[in-house]
Amino acid sequence: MQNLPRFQVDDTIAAVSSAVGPAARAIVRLSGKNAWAVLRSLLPTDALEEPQHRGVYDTFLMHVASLPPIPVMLVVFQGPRSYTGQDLVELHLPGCPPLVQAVLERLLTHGARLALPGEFTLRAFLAGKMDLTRAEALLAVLHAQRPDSLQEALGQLAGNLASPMLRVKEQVLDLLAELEASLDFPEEDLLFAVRDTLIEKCRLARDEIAAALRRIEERGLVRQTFRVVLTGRPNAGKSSLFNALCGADAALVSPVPGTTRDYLTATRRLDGLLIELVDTAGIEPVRAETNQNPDPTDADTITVQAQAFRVQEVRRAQLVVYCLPRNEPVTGEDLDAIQSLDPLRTVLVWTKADLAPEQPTVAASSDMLARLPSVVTSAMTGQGLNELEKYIAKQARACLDVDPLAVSLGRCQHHLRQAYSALEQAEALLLQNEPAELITVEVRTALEELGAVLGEIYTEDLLDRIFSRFCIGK
Ligand SMILES: Nc1nc2c(ncn2[C@@H]2O[C@H](COP(=O)(O)OP(=O)(O)OP(=O)(O)O)[C@@H](O)[C@H]2O)c(=O)[nH]1
Ligand SMILES: [Mg+2]
Repeated sequence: MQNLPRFQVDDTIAAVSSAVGPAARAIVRLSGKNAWAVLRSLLPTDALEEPQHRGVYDTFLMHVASLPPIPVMLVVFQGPRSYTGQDLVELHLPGCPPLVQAVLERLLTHGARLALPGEFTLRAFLAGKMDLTRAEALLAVLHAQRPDSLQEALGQLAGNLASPMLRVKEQVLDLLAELEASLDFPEEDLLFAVRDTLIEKCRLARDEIAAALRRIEERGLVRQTFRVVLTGRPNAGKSSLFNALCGADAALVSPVPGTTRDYLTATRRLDGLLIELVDTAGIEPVRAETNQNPDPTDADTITVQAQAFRVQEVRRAQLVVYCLPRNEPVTGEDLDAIQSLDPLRTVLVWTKADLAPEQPTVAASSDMLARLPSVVTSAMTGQGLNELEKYIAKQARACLDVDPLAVSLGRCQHHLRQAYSALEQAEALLLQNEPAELITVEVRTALEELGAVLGEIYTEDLLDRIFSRFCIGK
């Protein structure tokens, strides 16, 4: 565990904890057993003695890049009653970037080293200040882009995953204690006497785990799916591409434009990620008056609905695949439609490449097209499909990676499933009157898996992966 610098908890670490750039105040953090000694290198010789208590102290910083004394507020937390569990000092100073840099450099030349991303929180975790689900939730809080993501992350930070799992762990520990007692006194067949209670305990623990898994699935899986929506003119080859990508003849394909009327979805795995593919109706103009007098059997009404579905799906997409038949000129409608898309979430896919060895005729304003990523494909020959899948997987990874809560839930889900099946196995062995030794093995596995959820059991690699995604200074 002592190989990576991240795990050298005896080092005193320093970092700027506030955002980059000019601001009213900036915060520099310092944590470690020499925090106070390092800080003294910046203070006037007659400055306050080492604080005996946590508290807020006003003083001046001296020796900073030959500047006059700078007023600073020190917020002191003595270990172990601090975020990191170690002596921790926060320097609140004027948010002037060169000044902040000079202060940091001074600390670094006087015994501190620059903190790695997430290192303060890693120390909090290693000091037992928070379990792993809460550390991950903290990361998710910092990265939350929307109120609902923030709310979910705050829920996990408040322990809505850790608390029930701690409870289950207690139950399973109880179970293990009873099994071990029966191992200690084999002649008394204690196991026989408590078998029914143990079965009941297994079942209760499994129920709690199943409930947690259901909550994870409800919240997490939607987020872990990356939605890719195919759009383009009628007959552009969207449904053919959809079928080719999902490896089945799921969508109707025909030479008649306007074949697809509502929308179809299919889920597949790419590179271990769940991708939801959506095929939509071709872009068609909608007559305004149809809206006013809807008749469900009327073709225009169906078009209105099909277009409404399409608009809604394109809006919900995390990636839009705009299909352009390579054997036909790009039209003004294509350009208008492409113009209205978010260029960061759009890929152009030239379809029917087998029909058109020549470059497509591109309208005058093709600069816009040239700036977008593109792939040349043929659903008929399979050309370009691999490349397109790779592109989709890359985009999905980038998009899903920024949702740290989904990553955390995915990790917990794995361990909870393992714990669930170990308990299921233990229950089956109890029912079959198998000896306590065998049952104990399963119960221990369940305990280990629950421990892994909470981070009681971890590997250096796992922690490195989680904490390196924090920012420096957190
Ligand atoms: N040669 C060739 N024909 C293709 C290819 N992809 C699609 N087509 C043909 O193009 C026509 C339209 O294909 P669809 O996949 O139904 O097109 P669409 O975009 O879904 O059409 P709508 O649902 O009507 O908007 C069909 O006749 C397909 O067989 C391809 O890669 N090569
Ligand atoms: Mg179609």
